Amino acid sequence: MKFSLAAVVAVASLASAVPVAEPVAEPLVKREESLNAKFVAKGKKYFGTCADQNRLNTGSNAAIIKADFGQVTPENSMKWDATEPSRGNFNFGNSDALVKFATDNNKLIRGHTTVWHSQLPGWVSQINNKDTLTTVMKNHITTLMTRYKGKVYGWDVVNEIFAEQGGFRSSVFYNVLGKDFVKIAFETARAVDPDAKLYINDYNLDTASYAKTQAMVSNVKSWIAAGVPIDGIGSQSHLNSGQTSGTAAAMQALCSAAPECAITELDIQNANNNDWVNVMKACLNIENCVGITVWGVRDNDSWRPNGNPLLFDSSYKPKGAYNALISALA
Ligand code: 9MR
Repeated sequence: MKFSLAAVVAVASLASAVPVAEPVAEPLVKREESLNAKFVAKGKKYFGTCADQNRLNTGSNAAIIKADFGQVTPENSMKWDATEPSRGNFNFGNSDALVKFATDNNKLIRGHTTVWHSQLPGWVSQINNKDTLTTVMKNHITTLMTRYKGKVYGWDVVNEIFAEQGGFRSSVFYNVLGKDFVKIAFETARAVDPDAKLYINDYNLDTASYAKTQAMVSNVKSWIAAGVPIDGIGSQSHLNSGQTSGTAAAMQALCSAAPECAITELDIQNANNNDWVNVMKACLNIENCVGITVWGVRDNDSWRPNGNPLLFDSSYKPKGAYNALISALA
């Protein structure tokens, strides 16, 4: 048999492009009872994390999520740029993989996110016609939510729609449709999957008196009073050490405005153990706070490269903060 040099080089470079799995840390730390199990024993629905295929296929992430967490949020795979990169052409490869992992392993899923100004393909942000944008938005919500109907605990139907000063953020959705886009999005979502909890999710809701927190509370109250089917408020909680003393009061305010609430993307830069305990207790002590999701497993995989903001270190070892949460749940 003869091979041309080009063919040999092509095969060799293909082989080197195949990702080599990182070694799994063995033995995994055996934790008698997981963070999720202990949190659930206190009446909550889940203690979760975000993930996607890239993480699940790397190191000890899958093993840790199976052992310690009860819920997953797709970090990126359900976003608009990933799922509908061009109009009407849907791509569910990565989101299907995450959903399969979750259902195979009995984890709840938070769907994230149907309507968001970021990670939004250019073809959507260029739309300037009301009817077109309404049709496109409804079709996106319907197609995405139909695919995972019955498998998702709750959806971030709209994400990050408020401005820091308390008004609405400028986005194609707000600029073209006005604040009606919120009502349209929630009504569409409810019609698709009536059993899923429908959430409005945002960040910098960490202080009760902050304008954006107050805008969330007052708008959600009036939407709900007007019949918009909102079930929950998500507070992302991307925090810094020291900020966590405000979390309890902020969550009290948010959770009083909707049937349920959750901490949806928690990470704390430069945290001490007490910061983590503060945030967990804020949810524990509020009856309708259903769960906490941390935004990643280990520090070096966080979207925030500095300040070691997660619960596991680079060797996938649970940090002092993890143990402090376990002790606080004893
Ligand atoms: O963690 C996500 C990161 O991998 C992406 O590059 C980034 C792009 O916008 O989005 C991150 O997740 C965001 C989440 O979807 C919404 N709230 C803020 C999160 C951190 O940026």
